[in-house]
Amino acid sequence: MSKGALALLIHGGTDNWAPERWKTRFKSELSDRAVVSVVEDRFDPRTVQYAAVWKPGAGELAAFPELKVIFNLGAGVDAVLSDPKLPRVPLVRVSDEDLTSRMTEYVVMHTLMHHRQQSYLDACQQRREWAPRMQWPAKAVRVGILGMGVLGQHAAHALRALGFQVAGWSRTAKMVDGIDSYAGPDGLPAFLARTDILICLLPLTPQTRGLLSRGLFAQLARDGVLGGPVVINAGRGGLQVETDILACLNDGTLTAVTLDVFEREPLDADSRLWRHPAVKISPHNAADTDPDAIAAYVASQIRDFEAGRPLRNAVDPDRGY
Ligand code: NDP
Ligand code: OXD
Repeated sequence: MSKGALALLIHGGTDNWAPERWKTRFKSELSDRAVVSVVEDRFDPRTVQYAAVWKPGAGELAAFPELKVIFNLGAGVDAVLSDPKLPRVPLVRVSDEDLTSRMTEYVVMHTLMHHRQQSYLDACQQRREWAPRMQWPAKAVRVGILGMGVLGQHAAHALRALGFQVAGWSRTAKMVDGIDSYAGPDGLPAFLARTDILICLLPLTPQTRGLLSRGLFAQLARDGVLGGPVVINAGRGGLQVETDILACLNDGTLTAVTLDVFEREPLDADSRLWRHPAVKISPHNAADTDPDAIAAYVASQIRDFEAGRPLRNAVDPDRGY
């Protein structure tokens, strides 16, 4: 009997999401079965038992009556869970070393950039101006990480190793050596009050949507050595209220922000965020998903599943992550 096919629901968009590249990788990892792409191939939907998806269309997955597992090709599953016709089968997300290390690179780079006053130094260079400012050590700066899951904890360790005072906030309390833990809505005010650089690595759920707003920014520490709070969001754009970010930068509630994710992606060409001098922008590539690493990860999960072993990194649909 032939093995269940894997359907790729990838619609392209950027280089990294070119459907052909993913198909080639999956075919070499899963040579024992059919690998089909919804944008390139004609096939019988009843043969499909597995789907590998990135931002599938609403109702798209409901077309496969024999579907057994959905593999989301990224860590965040908000786009999949928003489908009202989502089949009731296990949903697995990406959690692997490659993606995690990339996110830590991004977080460390932007934390250091704000801490080391790199925007100020760039401006000095433009003016050919030799004007060093007081540079505090990392240990004088309090970093707070919203979301102490796989990505948050990895970044926390790297920042701690650089000397920053690191704390994390999550739904449930954590015991992580050298990192202060705050949990739940009751723990949020004290966490914010001790934070100079706020890093958001939360999933987008009904509970977290719009969290990064004026009410939260106003609670960040104002007595730190950086002269005012900094926010870095690489979680999801739906976590942030962009009009509040701009207004808070303009009235001094925030000093600077780094944004990798946006309420609407790609970010509109006429968004004021592009040209604001205190905003650093990256195009949702803080932690790219590498087809080589992820195809191998999905193939090994399919083999485990067919051998009766449990799926790893399955999402809890009720929790939303
Ligand atoms: P995890 O599921 O491992 O961690 C999520 C963390 O968020 C957990 O610590 C969880 O708490 C916490 N959390 C969830 N809901 C709440 C809440 N209501 N209140 C407080 N804490 C909450 O996810 P990852 O670390 O792997 O990824 C996090 C997110 O990063 C992804 O969902 C995705 O949106 C984003 N991402 C962005 C990328 C990019 O390139 N910009 C790349 C990859 C991911 P608890 O531990 O108690 O459950
Ligand atoms: C992810 C992402 O969730 O790329 O992996 O944002």
